[in-house]
Amino acid sequence: MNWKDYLDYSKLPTIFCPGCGIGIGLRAILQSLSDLNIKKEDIIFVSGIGCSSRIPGYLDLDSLHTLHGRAIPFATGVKLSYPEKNVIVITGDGDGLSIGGNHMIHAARRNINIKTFLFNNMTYGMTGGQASPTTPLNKITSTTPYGKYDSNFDSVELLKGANAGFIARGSVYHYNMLLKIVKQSITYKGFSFVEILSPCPTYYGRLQGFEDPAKFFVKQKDFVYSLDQKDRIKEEEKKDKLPIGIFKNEESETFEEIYFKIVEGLKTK
Ligand SMILES: Cc1ncc(C[n+]2csc(CCOP(=O)(O)OP(=O)(O)O)c2C)c(N)n1
Repeated sequence: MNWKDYLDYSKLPTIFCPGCGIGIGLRAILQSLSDLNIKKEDIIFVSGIGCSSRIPGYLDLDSLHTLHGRAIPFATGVKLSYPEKNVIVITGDGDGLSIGGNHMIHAARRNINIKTFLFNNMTYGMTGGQASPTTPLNKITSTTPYGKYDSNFDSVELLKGANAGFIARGSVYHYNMLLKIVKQSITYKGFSFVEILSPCPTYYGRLQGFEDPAKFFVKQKDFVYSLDQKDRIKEEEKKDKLPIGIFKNEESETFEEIYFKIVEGLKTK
């Protein structure tokens, strides 16, 4: 199946601004599903609210566009109702780490077999560029005109603490690497978390002084370093940069495997 066959052409064009990275991340997800030969009827997308969360609306397959921050609870219900399906959550840094942060850590801890793709553009794109939990310190946003004064957190470190089995970060600027990461996360059995660094030129880039979306996009190249090179890069060069790659890939019994075993056991009593 071609990746384009997952798209609902009647819904195009998308709402994404010129220079937005969400389309590239979407392409990596659809290309992975296509390369893995996963049929449309075996996939269910679930999202919250935000620019990134609009993704399922452009797809010709079963999907739920739910409430802001609540994609994971809906996806948990979907997975327990249809355990054989590939349940894919699309979320943003606001949706998945702010209002939905609590759901994220508990889904990771439970190891429910959901694939989570978090588009991190470091801002609330849809609502006009408010500061999010991943907006770095001192950055100008629409809610922090004098610079962001409360610190950000690293989602990868958060997910490690929540004991997620598959944790990765990619960037839309590094497409081939992103594709590999996304594909591996889809074949992983259990809760997988992939952060996709993606620029928001309209509501974040402009406030950082980038008038040209292409220049802001290229900036992403300097903002990251590959995890494979971490020992070869000096500590001061890593400062203010984020590593990209696969941080953890360890399978264990999933929530639904344990749950259905208990249900089966009770039937024989
Ligand atoms: C309960 C609730 N609170 C707030 C909002 C307003 N709202 C819609 S999208 C959004 C932020 C989206 O940011 P993010 O998840 O980072 O997605 P992006 O648009 O940047 O892709 C907010 C605050 C809402 N829809 N519902």
